[in-house]
Amino acid sequence: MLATLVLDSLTCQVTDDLGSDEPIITIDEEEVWRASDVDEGDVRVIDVRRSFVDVAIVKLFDEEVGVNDELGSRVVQADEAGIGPRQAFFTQAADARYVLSYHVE
Ligand SMILES: [Ca+2]
Ligand SMILES: [Ca+2]
Repeated sequence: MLATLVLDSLTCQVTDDLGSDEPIITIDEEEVWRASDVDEGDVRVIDVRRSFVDVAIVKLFDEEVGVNDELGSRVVQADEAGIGPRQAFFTQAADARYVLSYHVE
């Protein structure tokens, strides 16, 4: 089933780093968005659209020198289409807490 994943916004509840984070979002291993100077309480508009078949894997990273920190992932299903706003909570890392708002068309 073909669907479109729309990433709406990313909310930082708790940063991964002691200071600001540099979040990166990938869909199926392809980088689709990044930001810098993200602090706790920030909400960043994303507005990225990608079509996919059946399943898309969204991952959130924090950029580091060398290997980026992986903050979590979400398996998005095509059958989420049409059910309205969705939220994915990224809490895989010890400290970081992010909420991704998205929907599927
Ligand atoms: Ca980090
Ligand atoms: Ca960082």
